[in-house]
Amino acid sequence: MFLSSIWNYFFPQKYCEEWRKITWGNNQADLRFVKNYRPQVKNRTLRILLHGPQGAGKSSFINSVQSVLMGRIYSQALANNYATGGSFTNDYSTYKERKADGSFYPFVFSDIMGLSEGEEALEEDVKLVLRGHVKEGYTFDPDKQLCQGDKFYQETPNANDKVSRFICVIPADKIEMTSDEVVDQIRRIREDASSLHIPQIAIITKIDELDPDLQKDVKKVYKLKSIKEKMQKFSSLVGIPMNRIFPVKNYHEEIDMNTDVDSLILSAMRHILNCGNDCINFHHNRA
Ligand SMILES: Nc1nc2c(ncn2[C@@H]2O[C@H](COP(=O)(O)OP(=O)(O)OP(=O)(O)O)[C@@H](O)[C@H]2O)c(=O)[nH]1
Ligand SMILES: [Mg+2]
Repeated sequence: MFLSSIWNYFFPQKYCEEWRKITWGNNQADLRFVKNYRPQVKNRTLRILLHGPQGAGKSSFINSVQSVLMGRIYSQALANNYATGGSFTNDYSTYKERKADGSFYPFVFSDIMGLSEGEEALEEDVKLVLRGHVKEGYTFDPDKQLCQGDKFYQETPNANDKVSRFICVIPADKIEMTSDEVVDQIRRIREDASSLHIPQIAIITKIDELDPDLQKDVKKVYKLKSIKEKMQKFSSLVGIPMNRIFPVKNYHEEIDMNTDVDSLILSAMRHILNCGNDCINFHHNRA
């Protein structure tokens, strides 16, 4: 025991016991759950809002979920090579997904501009988005927040305009590099979502960038200590509990699907849809 502690101190182990179990490869049950999901309130469409730093993989996550549902690579939300700088998504856009029978799934994704330093106006705009006050097509202006009276200001939002799930997207390889200012923005927006009783989940993207082993086999994700440490770090930074944090690898450059990559995306989606009353109560208590 003593010798093994010393050994581990000098030669830290990369892997640990698998600490979260998910079904790999055989995704029929999760796929059926997502495809057959019905909100508790009739005719309600869940609005799932993705927010987070610029280039975190928000648009790519929307494309990834759509790809899994369609069974082929699909990219409706425009994603960008972050190396070009700035946020690629600047508009408030909503993505609906059509089912095979022509009807729509009862959830939509809202994609917004990525957070970055010195953009307080954007933080205020995100709070308006949560309340359903921002109309489709609005172009975010980091220097000026949307005001009442503007043609893109929704005076009387209905239940479907309001955000029902609040998803924080953060890249695994940049958690420590996220500036204090952006972390504070995320925390403040999250607290605002809590005050509105909106359930929250975090998605950790780009796990393949963190460890090359995951480029070959994503099934190792819950055995890699580095991933667990990143999740714990993010949990303590913004206050989202570990059981609400899901690592994924997005489809962003692939031309073929991979059933294990699908398993992670579906696991996250299942929890996003399921994150109902328990989540509301949790955040209500914390707010
Ligand atoms: N390796 C890897 N790259 C990813 C992943 N997800 C997204 N990317 C890449 O990250 C870059 C940014 O992705 P986007 O989806 O445009 O990110 P975003 O959060 O929508 O960015 P903004 O709209 O600019 O705020 C693109 O070059 C993607 O190809 C992932 O899981 N792994
Ligand atoms: Mg984007």
